[in-house]
Amino acid sequence: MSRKHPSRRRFLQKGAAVAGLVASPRALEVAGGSVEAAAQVSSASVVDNNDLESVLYGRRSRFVTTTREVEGRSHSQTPRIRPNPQRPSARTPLAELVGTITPTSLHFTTQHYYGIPDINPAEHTLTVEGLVERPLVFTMDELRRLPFVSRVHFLECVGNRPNPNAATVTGTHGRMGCSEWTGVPLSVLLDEVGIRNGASWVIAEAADGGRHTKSVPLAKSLDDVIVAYGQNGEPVRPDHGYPLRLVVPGFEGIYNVKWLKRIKVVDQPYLSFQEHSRFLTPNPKTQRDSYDFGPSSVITHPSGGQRIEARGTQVIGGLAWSGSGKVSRVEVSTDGGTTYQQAELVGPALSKAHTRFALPWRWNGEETVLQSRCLDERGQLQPSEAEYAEYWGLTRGQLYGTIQSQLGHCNWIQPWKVAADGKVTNGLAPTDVVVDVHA
Ligand SMILES: Nc1nc2c(c(=O)[nH]1)N[C@H]1C(S)=C(S)[C@@H](COP(=O)(O)O)O[C@H]1N2
Ligand SMILES: [Mo]
Repeated sequence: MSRKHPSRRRFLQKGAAVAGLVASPRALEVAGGSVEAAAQVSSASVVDNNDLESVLYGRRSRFVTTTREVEGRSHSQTPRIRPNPQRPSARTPLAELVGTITPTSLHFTTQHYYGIPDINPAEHTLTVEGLVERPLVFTMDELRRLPFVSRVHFLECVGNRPNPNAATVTGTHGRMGCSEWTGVPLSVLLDEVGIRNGASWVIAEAADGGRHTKSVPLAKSLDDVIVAYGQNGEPVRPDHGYPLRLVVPGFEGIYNVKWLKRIKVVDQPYLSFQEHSRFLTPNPKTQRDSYDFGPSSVITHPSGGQRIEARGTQVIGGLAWSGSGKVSRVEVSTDGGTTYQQAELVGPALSKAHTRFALPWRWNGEETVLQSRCLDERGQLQPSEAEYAEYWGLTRGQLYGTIQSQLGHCNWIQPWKVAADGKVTNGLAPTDVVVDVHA
């Protein structure tokens, strides 16, 4: 270990000495929020970790009980984008996760239409047609024989937004996850069919009840879009698009068409459900009017709903990401944004992927506000709420009273307030109305 990163033992001793307390492992674990849940289960019936079922398909410890968080009803004025009531959407429990890959079972999920189709891969095909030389229909077997890539990318719903009325980081940012996606680059398929002159867009259509359809610029389709059959080392699961989904790195989640059935090469965008014409004339000022999400980050521990049990040294940690490329730097403020310190990036900062950051911090028992901001490789810096509002000439009421997808990419800073008793709550000033749509 380098001098910059002292061993765990020295780290705890240092914290204890500074605070005059013994920083117990329990105190640190509570920051992860799992001890109480574990205590509840310990009396549950004993599961046999040696049974055949767990040998065939592994299961987690009965002491680990983290689940996705089911979404409530969406905003009443927008019934047409209300998540399917038969199968609610759900959020990723961000505060309980470590590392950067979201376990697929905990990856947020949403669908706007009639539930999740039950697709037999032996019967599923992908048609690639339109302005092409040779329209082709691919079976799943044929797709698996083509060149493939495996890339780590975040997937974020445009519904993610710092939210003064949300108690936890799952409430503010739980509509995102990060996976290793495996599949055929869309460029390979487009090469197979041969794009004709005049083509400029690709329309992707799903096999679900609502035929979810999205327009993707041809340049993006030839760049890094993946027709994915694998997620985190196994077939994409039914709620994430089995057997095939589009992965459009850095774009809003809604472009990542699940249960992908058809690709049509065309000469104009279709501007289908929830597609915005504002993207067609990008505003050079910022990412708000561009397809790519801008730079973002959020502290996941300590975060809303948690409690810091002991004074002394501990690690502030969280996630940073950008739809425009790699995270270059994350800065953390422990004084409500007056000063910032550079955090350590844990692990490689991959392009358009979640990047974990960490900063050791000594809490002296006083009230304060913690927040992070991300700088991406394009040189874009994550704005504060006030900076974002001022830049776009929006009132605070508009920031929270407008449906997220109509507002733009809501990447402003989410602060967390630490009280003198260690309780952590939302650091944004409360507001009467927050429109919250899982779009
Ligand atoms: N076919 C289809 N694809 C879809 C959707 C849908 O309703 N139907 N929802 C989109 C939205 S809004 C998001 S945020 C992502 C969510 O992907 P996930 O459920 O795998 O997390 O899928 C997108 N792809
Ligand atoms: Mo979404």
